[in-house]
Amino acid sequence: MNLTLYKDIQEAKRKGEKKFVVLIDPDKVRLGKIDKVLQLAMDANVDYFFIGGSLIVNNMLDEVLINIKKKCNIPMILFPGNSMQLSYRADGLLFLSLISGRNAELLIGKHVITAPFLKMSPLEIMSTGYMLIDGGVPTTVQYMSNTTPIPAAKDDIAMTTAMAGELLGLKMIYMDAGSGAINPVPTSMIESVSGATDIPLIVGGGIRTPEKAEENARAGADLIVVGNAIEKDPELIMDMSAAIHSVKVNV
Ligand code: 1GP
Repeated sequence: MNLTLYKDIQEAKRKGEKKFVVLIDPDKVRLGKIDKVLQLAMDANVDYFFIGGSLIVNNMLDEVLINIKKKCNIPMILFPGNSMQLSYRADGLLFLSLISGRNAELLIGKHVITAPFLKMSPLEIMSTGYMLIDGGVPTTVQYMSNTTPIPAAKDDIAMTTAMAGELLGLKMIYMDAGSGAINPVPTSMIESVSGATDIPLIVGGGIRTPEKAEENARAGADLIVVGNAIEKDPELIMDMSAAIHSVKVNV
Protein backbone atom coordinates (compact mmCIF):
# COMPACT_ATOMS: atom_id res chain seq x y z
CA MET A 1 0.00 0.00 0.00
CA ASN A 2 1.27 3.42 -0.98
CA LEU A 3 0.75 5.66 2.03
CA THR A 4 2.41 8.86 0.91
CA LEU A 5 -0.48 11.10 -0.12
CA TYR A 6 -1.29 12.47 3.31
CA LYS A 7 2.37 12.66 4.31
CA ASP A 8 3.06 14.79 1.22
CA ILE A 9 0.08 17.04 1.96
CA GLN A 10 1.24 17.52 5.55
CA GLU A 11 4.79 18.17 4.46
CA ALA A 12 3.66 20.82 1.96
CA LYS A 13 1.59 22.50 4.66
CA ARG A 14 4.54 22.49 7.00
CA LYS A 15 6.60 24.26 4.33
CA GLY A 16 3.80 26.75 3.49
CA GLU A 17 3.41 25.34 -0.03
CA LYS A 18 0.07 25.01 -1.79
CA LYS A 19 -1.43 22.16 -3.83
CA PHE A 20 -3.59 22.45 -6.91
CA VAL A 21 -6.34 19.89 -7.39
CA VAL A 22 -8.36 19.41 -10.57
CA LEU A 23 -11.79 17.88 -10.00
CA ILE A 24 -12.91 15.41 -12.63
CA ASP A 25 -16.56 14.42 -12.62
CA PRO A 26 -16.85 11.07 -14.43
CA ASP A 27 -20.33 12.06 -15.59
CA LYS A 28 -19.06 15.06 -17.44
CA VAL A 29 -15.95 13.57 -18.96
CA ARG A 30 -15.87 13.13 -22.66
CA LEU A 31 -13.02 10.76 -23.29
CA GLY A 32 -11.79 12.90 -26.19
CA LYS A 33 -11.64 16.07 -24.15
CA ILE A 34 -10.01 14.48 -21.15
CA ASP A 35 -6.78 13.84 -23.06
CA LYS A 36 -6.29 17.56 -23.40
CA VAL A 37 -6.98 18.09 -19.69
CA LEU A 38 -4.47 15.35 -18.78
CA GLN A 39 -1.76 16.81 -20.98
CA LEU A 40 -2.29 20.32 -19.61
CA ALA A 41 -2.37 18.96 -16.05
CA MET A 42 0.98 17.25 -16.54
CA ASP A 43 2.51 20.32 -18.19
CA ALA A 44 1.22 22.53 -15.36
CA ASN A 45 2.31 20.20 -12.52
CA VAL A 46 -1.17 19.68 -11.13
CA ASP A 47 -0.73 17.95 -7.77
CA TYR A 48 -3.84 15.74 -7.57
CA PHE A 49 -7.02 14.79 -9.32
CA PHE A 50 -10.15 14.48 -7.23
CA ILE A 51 -12.51 12.10 -8.97
CA GLY A 52 -16.18 12.30 -8.11
CA GLY A 53 -19.48 14.03 -8.34
CA SER A 54 -22.59 14.19 -6.25
CA LEU A 55 -24.53 12.17 -8.80
CA ILE A 56 -22.72 9.66 -10.92
CA VAL A 57 -25.33 8.50 -13.34
CA ASN A 58 -23.22 6.58 -15.79
CA ASN A 59 -20.84 3.70 -15.12
CA MET A 60 -17.75 5.53 -16.26
CA LEU A 61 -15.85 5.62 -12.96
CA ASP A 62 -13.57 2.64 -13.59
CA GLU A 63 -13.11 3.52 -17.22
CA VAL A 64 -12.13 7.10 -16.37
CA LEU A 65 -9.65 5.92 -13.71
CA ILE A 66 -8.06 3.38 -16.05
CA ASN A 67 -7.77 5.95 -18.81
CA ILE A 68 -6.13 8.54 -16.56
CA LYS A 69 -3.68 6.05 -15.05
CA LYS A 70 -2.61 4.91 -18.50
CA LYS A 71 -1.75 8.43 -19.57
CA CYS A 72 -0.40 10.24 -16.54
CA ASN A 73 0.98 9.73 -13.07
CA ILE A 74 -0.85 12.46 -11.17
CA PRO A 75 -2.36 10.79 -8.08
CA MET A 76 -6.12 10.17 -8.23
CA ILE A 77 -8.10 10.66 -5.05
CA LEU A 78 -11.74 9.61 -4.92
CA PHE A 79 -14.10 12.33 -3.73
CA PRO A 80 -17.23 10.22 -3.54
CA GLY A 81 -20.71 11.72 -3.68
CA ASN A 82 -22.12 8.45 -2.39
CA SER A 83 -20.98 5.04 -1.23
CA MET A 84 -21.35 3.53 -4.72
CA GLN A 85 -18.46 5.62 -5.97
CA LEU A 86 -15.64 3.39 -4.83
CA SER A 87 -12.94 1.79 -6.92
CA TYR A 88 -9.61 0.16 -6.16
CA ARG A 89 -8.19 1.78 -9.27
CA ALA A 90 -7.67 5.14 -7.58
CA ASP A 91 -4.76 5.95 -5.24
CA GLY A 92 -6.63 7.41 -2.33
CA LEU A 93 -10.02 8.29 -0.96
CA LEU A 94 -11.45 11.21 0.97
CA PHE A 95 -13.49 9.42 3.64
CA LEU A 96 -15.97 12.24 4.01
CA SER A 97 -18.07 12.99 7.05
CA LEU A 98 -20.51 15.81 6.36
CA ILE A 99 -19.86 17.69 9.58
CA SER A 100 -21.69 20.87 8.56
CA GLY A 101 -24.93 18.86 8.45
CA ARG A 102 -26.96 16.81 10.89
CA ASN A 103 -27.75 13.87 8.65
CA ALA A 104 -26.60 10.87 10.67
CA GLU A 105 -26.21 8.70 7.55
CA LEU A 106 -23.62 11.09 6.13
CA LEU A 107 -21.91 11.68 9.47
CA ILE A 108 -21.37 7.98 10.27
CA GLY A 109 -24.02 5.68 8.75
CA LYS A 110 -22.60 5.16 5.26
CA HIS A 111 -19.14 4.85 6.78
CA VAL A 112 -20.18 1.81 8.78
CA ILE A 113 -21.44 0.15 5.59
CA THR A 114 -18.33 0.86 3.55
CA ALA A 115 -15.72 0.30 6.29
CA PRO A 116 -15.12 -3.45 5.66
CA PHE A 117 -14.57 -2.77 1.94
CA LEU A 118 -12.24 0.14 2.64
CA LYS A 119 -10.28 -1.68 5.32
CA MET A 120 -9.30 -4.34 2.79
CA SER A 121 -8.68 -1.91 -0.05
CA PRO A 122 -5.29 -0.71 -1.24
CA LEU A 123 -6.57 2.88 -1.22
CA GLU A 124 -5.01 5.42 1.13
CA ILE A 125 -7.98 6.51 3.23
CA MET A 126 -7.97 10.10 4.46
CA SER A 127 -10.76 10.99 6.88
CA THR A 128 -12.05 14.42 5.96
CA GLY A 129 -14.55 16.74 7.62
CA TYR A 130 -16.69 18.02 4.77
CA MET A 131 -18.28 21.42 5.33
CA LEU A 132 -20.81 22.72 2.86
CA ILE A 133 -20.82 26.53 2.77
CA ASP A 134 -23.67 28.51 1.23
CA GLY A 135 -22.48 29.52 -2.23
CA GLY A 136 -25.50 31.59 -3.21
CA VAL A 137 -27.34 28.87 -5.09
CA PRO A 138 -28.85 25.56 -3.94
CA THR A 139 -26.35 22.86 -4.92
CA THR A 140 -26.74 19.19 -5.78
CA VAL A 141 -24.89 18.23 -2.59
CA GLN A 142 -27.27 20.29 -0.48
CA TYR A 143 -30.30 18.67 -2.08
CA MET A 144 -28.93 15.14 -2.09
CA SER A 145 -27.60 15.31 1.46
CA ASN A 146 -30.73 16.96 2.83
CA THR A 147 -28.59 19.29 4.90
CA THR A 148 -28.38 23.04 5.36
CA PRO A 149 -25.08 24.65 4.37
CA ILE A 150 -23.25 26.92 6.81
CA PRO A 151 -24.33 30.52 6.05
CA ALA A 152 -21.58 32.38 4.19
CA ALA A 153 -21.44 35.18 6.78
CA LYS A 154 -21.04 32.82 9.75
CA ASP A 155 -17.29 32.48 10.04
CA ASP A 156 -17.66 31.51 13.68
CA ILE A 157 -19.85 28.49 12.90
CA ALA A 158 -17.38 27.34 10.23
CA MET A 159 -14.48 27.82 12.63
CA THR A 160 -16.01 25.89 15.53
CA THR A 161 -17.25 23.12 13.23
CA ALA A 162 -13.74 22.68 11.83
CA MET A 163 -12.24 22.75 15.33
CA ALA A 164 -14.64 19.98 16.38
CA GLY A 165 -13.65 17.97 13.29
CA GLU A 166 -9.99 18.30 14.16
CA LEU A 167 -10.59 17.31 17.79
CA LEU A 168 -12.50 14.25 16.59
CA GLY A 169 -9.33 13.18 14.80
CA LEU A 170 -10.29 13.94 11.20
CA LYS A 171 -7.19 14.41 9.06
CA MET A 172 -8.40 17.23 6.82
CA ILE A 173 -11.18 19.78 6.46
CA TYR A 174 -12.84 20.42 3.09
CA MET A 175 -14.78 23.68 2.83
CA ASP A 176 -16.92 23.49 -0.29
CA ALA A 177 -19.31 26.07 -1.67
CA GLY A 178 -20.52 23.31 -4.02
CA SER A 179 -19.80 22.76 -7.65
CA GLY A 180 -20.77 25.76 -9.74
CA ALA A 181 -21.36 27.99 -6.70
CA ILE A 182 -22.02 31.63 -7.54
CA ASN A 183 -20.04 32.74 -4.51
CA PRO A 184 -16.90 30.83 -3.53
CA VAL A 185 -16.09 30.29 0.15
CA PRO A 186 -15.47 33.77 1.64
CA THR A 187 -11.85 34.69 2.25
CA SER A 188 -12.53 35.72 5.84
CA MET A 189 -14.01 32.27 6.53
CA ILE A 190 -10.91 30.56 5.11
CA GLU A 191 -8.74 32.77 7.35
CA SER A 192 -10.81 31.96 10.44
CA VAL A 193 -10.82 28.22 9.85
CA SER A 194 -7.16 27.95 8.91
CA GLY A 195 -6.17 30.12 11.87
CA ALA A 196 -8.08 27.92 14.31
CA THR A 197 -6.97 24.48 13.08
CA ASP A 198 -3.68 22.75 12.25
CA ILE A 199 -4.85 20.09 9.81
CA PRO A 200 -4.69 20.65 6.03
CA LEU A 201 -7.54 22.72 4.64
CA ILE A 202 -9.11 21.98 1.25
CA VAL A 203 -11.20 24.74 -0.37
CA GLY A 204 -13.34 24.53 -3.50
CA GLY A 205 -16.56 25.45 -5.20
CA GLY A 206 -17.07 28.33 -7.63
CA ILE A 207 -13.39 29.23 -8.06
CA ARG A 208 -13.15 30.57 -11.61
CA THR A 209 -10.05 32.73 -11.81
CA PRO A 210 -6.36 32.33 -10.96
CA GLU A 211 -6.65 35.47 -8.83
CA LYS A 212 -9.36 33.91 -6.66
CA ALA A 213 -7.40 30.67 -6.37
CA GLU A 214 -4.31 32.59 -5.25
CA GLU A 215 -6.33 34.69 -2.80
CA ASN A 216 -7.71 31.50 -1.23
CA ALA A 217 -4.22 30.03 -0.94
CA ARG A 218 -2.94 33.18 0.75
CA ALA A 219 -5.93 33.13 3.11
CA GLY A 220 -4.90 29.68 4.35
CA ALA A 221 -6.26 27.05 1.98
CA ASP A 222 -3.67 24.29 1.53
CA LEU A 223 -5.35 22.54 -1.41
CA ILE A 224 -7.41 24.46 -3.95
CA VAL A 225 -9.96 22.49 -5.97
CA VAL A 226 -11.23 23.62 -9.36
CA GLY A 227 -13.76 21.70 -11.45
CA ASN A 228 -16.33 23.59 -13.52
CA ALA A 229 -14.08 26.40 -14.70
CA ILE A 230 -11.60 23.87 -16.09
CA GLU A 231 -14.32 21.80 -17.72
CA LYS A 232 -15.33 24.95 -19.56
CA ASP A 233 -11.82 26.11 -20.40
CA PRO A 234 -9.08 23.50 -19.88
CA GLU A 235 -6.37 26.04 -20.80
CA LEU A 236 -7.08 27.75 -17.48
CA ILE A 237 -5.10 24.95 -15.81
CA MET A 238 -1.78 26.63 -16.65
CA ASP A 239 -2.57 30.01 -15.06
CA MET A 240 -4.41 28.50 -12.11
CA SER A 241 -1.48 26.25 -11.35
CA ALA A 242 1.07 29.05 -11.67
CA ALA A 243 -1.00 31.28 -9.38
CA ILE A 244 -1.47 28.64 -6.68
CA HIS A 245 2.12 27.38 -6.78
CA SER A 246 3.43 30.96 -6.59
CA VAL A 247 2.17 31.16 -3.02
CA LYS A 248 4.54 30.20 -0.25
CA VAL A 249 3.58 31.40 3.19
CA ASN A 250 5.76 31.64 6.25
CA VAL A 251 4.74 29.10 8.83
C1 1GP B 1 -17.01 20.94 -5.90
O1 1GP B 1 -15.18 21.96 -4.82
C2 1GP B 1 -15.60 21.36 -5.98
O2 1GP B 1 -17.22 19.97 -4.93
C3 1GP B 1 -15.29 22.18 -7.23
O3 1GP B 1 -16.26 23.14 -7.53
O4 1GP B 1 -16.76 22.73 -9.92
O5 1GP B 1 -17.33 24.92 -8.86
O6 1GP B 1 -14.96 24.31 -9.32
P1 1GP B 1 -16.32 23.81 -8.98
